[in-house]
Amino acid sequence: MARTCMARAAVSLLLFVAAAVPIMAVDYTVGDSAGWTTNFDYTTWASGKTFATGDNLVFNFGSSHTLDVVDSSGYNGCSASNALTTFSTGPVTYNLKTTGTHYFICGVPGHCSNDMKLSVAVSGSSSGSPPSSSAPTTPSGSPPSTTTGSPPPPSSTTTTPSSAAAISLSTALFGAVVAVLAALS
Ligand SMILES: [Cu+2]
Repeated sequence: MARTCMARAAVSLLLFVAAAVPIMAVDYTVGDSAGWTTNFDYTTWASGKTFATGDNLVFNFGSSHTLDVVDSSGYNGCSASNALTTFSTGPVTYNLKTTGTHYFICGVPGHCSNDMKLSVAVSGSSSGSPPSSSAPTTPSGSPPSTTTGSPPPPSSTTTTPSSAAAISLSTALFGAVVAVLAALS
């Protein structure tokens, strides 16, 4: 009886972990090759994309710009005076941790009013990721599963967030399975 309860708890844990870990986090390079700069239409850039919690926005910019995380009034009024967070130099990888609309502007005077502003609507990470055909590939550190030309390197010294998440997921699932087996034996 107690063992059955333990097994159920372990299975619940396993399901919880599997559901909680984002399966496919995506890195979006803001502005693509243009980066984070003035006179770029970030509204159009974001319009064709679906953002989910766990995804990252990668802002590429130099010291002539800033990245200010603001609220809707800061976004609409181009004011960074109440910025939640300010990054004074790039690149910045910003993790979209919460659902809702996230607002970003450049705090350098005149830049936000020259289109250097971005808002993205973030939805919860669904278990069934949309089969997006426009998902960008990660620039480096991606697993060599799809490349066939070059031999896969031995275990890399750098660990990408996605592979780190996969490792932690694997560890958690392994632990849960061990718990189930221990409970059933
Ligand atoms: Cu700027």
